[in-house]
This record gives sequence, C-alpha cells and structure tokens, in this order.
Amino acid sequence: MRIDVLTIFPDLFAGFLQTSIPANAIEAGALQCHVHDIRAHAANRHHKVDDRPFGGGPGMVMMCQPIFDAVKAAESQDPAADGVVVRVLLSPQGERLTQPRVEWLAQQPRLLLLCGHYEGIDERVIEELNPLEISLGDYVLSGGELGAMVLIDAVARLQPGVLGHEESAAEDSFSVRTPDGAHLLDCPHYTRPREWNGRVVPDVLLSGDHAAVDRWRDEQRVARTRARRPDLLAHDPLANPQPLPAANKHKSATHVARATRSNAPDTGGGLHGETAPEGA
Ligand code: 9D3
Repeated sequence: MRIDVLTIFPDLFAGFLQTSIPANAIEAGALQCHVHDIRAHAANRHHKVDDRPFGGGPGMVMMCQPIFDAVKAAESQDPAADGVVVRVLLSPQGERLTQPRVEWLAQQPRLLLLCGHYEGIDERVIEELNPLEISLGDYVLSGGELGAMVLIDAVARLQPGVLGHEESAAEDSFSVRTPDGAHLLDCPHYTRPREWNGRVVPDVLLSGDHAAVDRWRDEQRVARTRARRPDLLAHDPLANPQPLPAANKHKSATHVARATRSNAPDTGGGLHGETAPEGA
C-alpha cells in the first residue's frame, strides 16, 4: 500500500520510518510512504500556512489553500490502478481508532494522512476534502503527527509479509476477539528462569499439556478483559466504526477531474454502498 502524509513537520517522520515495523514493511516492498511538507504548497511569499481566526480567540488556524493544493499534488502522484485514495484527517473530533478500523485501512491501496496543528484547520477545506476523521483518544495532543505515526505502525504490521501479519491472521482463527471485533487483552507471558525473586511460573505452562495451556491462556484473556476492560466485552453496536460516507474515497485528479459522490467507487451511485470494516 502507499501512504502519503501531509504535515508542517516532515522531519518528525524520518527516524520513525527508518526504524521498527514500518521500516521492515518498506524494506519488504509492502509499504511506500511519502511525507510532504504542506508549507511547500503555500502560494504566498512567506510560505505562511496559518492565519488568525475569524471571530477572534487564541492561536492560529491552518489555511485552506496550502492544504488543498498539497492534497491534490500528493494524490496525483503515481496513481494506483483505480486511483482510489482514502483521505484521513487526524483530529480530536474524529472517530476513535480501533483495530477493526485499522484492519479496514490496512486493506486500502492508498491512504492520505492529513496532520493538523495549531488550534485547528479552516472548516471549509475539511468539508471540501471530506476525510475520514480519526482520533487517538480523549486527550489533547499538539498536532496530528503522532496520530499519523500510530496509524502507519498499526497498518504496516498487517501488510502481507510483514512481521505481525502471520500472528494476527492466526489470532483471528483462535477467535480472541470481542463481539465488536476488537481483541481481548493478552494473557500473561513468562520466560526463564522458572523461579525469580521468589515468584514462580504457573505450573500449567510447564506441564507440556498444550490443550491445558491453551485453555488457561483463554481463561486469562477473558478474566483480565473482564477485570480491566469490561467495556471491550459489552456488545455495543454503536462502539463499532461507522460505515464510511460514500465520498470518503477519492479518485486521483489524474483520473477524474472532480471526485463527486456519484462517481466515487463502490457506491453504486448511492450514499450507502460503502462496506463497513469487518466486525461491524
Ligand atoms: C486545546 C486546544 N483545543 C481547544 C481549543 C483544540 C485542539 C486543537 C488541536 C486540540 C488538539 C489539537 C491538535 N490535536 C490533534 O491534531 C490530534 C489529536 C488529539 O489532540 N487527541 C487525540 N487524537 C488526535 S489526532 C490529532
């Protein structure tokens, strides 16, 4: 898959993309990642990308023009076979990122990740781009960059041939999933020595009885989830990622002059054609 990142801090991504799972995925040819500086698309002399908010108040607001032009430029590069790009805005107003949504995103041929900063982004360019908005959780970050890195890491490890993919495929078949498609919490793990600081490894793990080990691990997963994250077990259909609006996938500019609801792919021309992530 190809991921384009739009940010005013492109340098933040260098170390991350050269290390760890995303680096493996890029090395394996399973992931292409292109980081673009929004500032490079500012049409004004001082490469200004923000301005004071209409109506007053603290801070600055990111301007429409540099963001819109950066999106169009990135999307017209090396268009995928069908030119479909899923646009994602990392935003505190977004849907909370969950594993079912990560799995859906990991299957897309192209993602465009837009990182906001300052007090936010001019609402009109958000309306125009109609991105899927994704939040990391209910706390305040200073911008979307860490969110983009979290998302890249989570989708990279699910790419075929990348460490983590085989394991996650296996987990599916062992059904360590909640009714909402989220994972249960993990069981405890132990390695040598058998006794450390007066603490011993549970006997069942030394028994050689693989069926008993599997049973014990399942019990531990459920017991821990119940004790620590009961919310994961409560089957709440509203906790699922909602199906994407039809226009959240966008044709590259090189393929169609203007992506509209009626020519967005997989919609049948209607508003309800998008497939929900698995587990929805
Ligand atoms: C304290 C400022 N807030 C009230 C005026 C608004 C605000 C604006 C911009 C809060 C955060 C941000 C920048 N955050 C992100 O871009 C962001 C984010 C987050 O803050 N929390 C969780 N997930 C994400 S993803 C992107």
